[in-house]
Amino acid sequence: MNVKQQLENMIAEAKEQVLIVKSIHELNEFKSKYLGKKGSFSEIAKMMKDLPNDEKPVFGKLTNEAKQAINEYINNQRVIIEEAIINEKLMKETIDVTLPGKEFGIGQTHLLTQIKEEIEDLFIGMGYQVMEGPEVEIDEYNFEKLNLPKDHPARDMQDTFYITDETLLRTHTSPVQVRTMLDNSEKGPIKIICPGKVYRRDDDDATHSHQFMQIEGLVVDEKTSMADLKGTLLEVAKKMFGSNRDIRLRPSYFPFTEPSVEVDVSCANCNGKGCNICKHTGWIEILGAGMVNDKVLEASGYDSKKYQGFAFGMGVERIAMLKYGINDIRMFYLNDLRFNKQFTNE
Ligand code: FA5
Repeated sequence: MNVKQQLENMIAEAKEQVLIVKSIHELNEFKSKYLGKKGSFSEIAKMMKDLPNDEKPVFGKLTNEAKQAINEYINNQRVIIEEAIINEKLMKETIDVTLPGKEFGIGQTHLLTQIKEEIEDLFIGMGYQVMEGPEVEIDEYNFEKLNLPKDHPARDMQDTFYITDETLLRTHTSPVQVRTMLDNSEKGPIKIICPGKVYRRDDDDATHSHQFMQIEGLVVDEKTSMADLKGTLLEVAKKMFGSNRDIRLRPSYFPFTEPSVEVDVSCANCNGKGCNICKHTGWIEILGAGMVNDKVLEASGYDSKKYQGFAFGMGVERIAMLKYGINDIRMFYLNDLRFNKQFTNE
């Protein structure tokens, strides 16, 4: 068989065989079988040296044409294989749009956050700024600068989680008052509320939690009075418990305010007539408040002859409990969806 015929046979064989190849890996092997270093063409090339010189160019031309032809078959088959791979992948990835989707539960704001935001909105509307402070606080800001020195008996009113002698988990949001007054370099007017978590070593029961939420309010200005305090708190009571509500102030004691008051709201359940909820008094206690003690103003660099202030602090859980008739404070912290879902804010 002459070389030309040999090459023609090889081309015909390759043309037929390449169609059987079904993967890229096999195709690469196929390629090296013909065109690789030890492939069929290397055998044919060896024949070149025995040919007479005048036949060599013709031989070379034929060989190159054969290589080109085989290469083309391989490339065509490569395209066919790659297309088949993509088609198979697409088939597998087909989405059945008629299948039912996965159900994702829709979350909602926790009741305590809702109440907090409602109160924040009310105060922002009255020109207050919302301030925050750290939950790990220093003794100086939580107690001392609020007129509660280390040996003060009123410290017992707030049983404390101490971290070191000087650091503690804040027992109320009042240290944010101190921080704001200290930070106010001009010692000018202040109008803030401070919402946040607080901690006390109280035994957990239906009305006490070792962690709860407070919202503190502080106004410092040249002319502030108990009348301003009362007007402000009446707005809070109406917003939280309905526009028919009234409030009353009773004398009380806090070291950081003088005079100090407890604030009661008229019972929404019986409209002040007396029922089980208000223990037949017609009133329910909602917060503590008072005029900022001169010593507290002075401890944070304010001139108490020029400035007065009022402050108040409320427990958010207790307000939520009254508003929605919840009889156990622990419900707020159990993450029981049957409870949480009852209070949608939509
Ligand atoms: C204070 O914490 C004062 N800092 C409030 C204040 C601020 C008074 C500014 C005057 C001026 P008291 O200890 O009463 O006060 O707590 C305030 C509110 O926190 C209470 O009325 C109550 O609603 C809530 N509270 C207190 N202890 C607990 C507790 N263990 N669990 C849930 N709520 C509590």
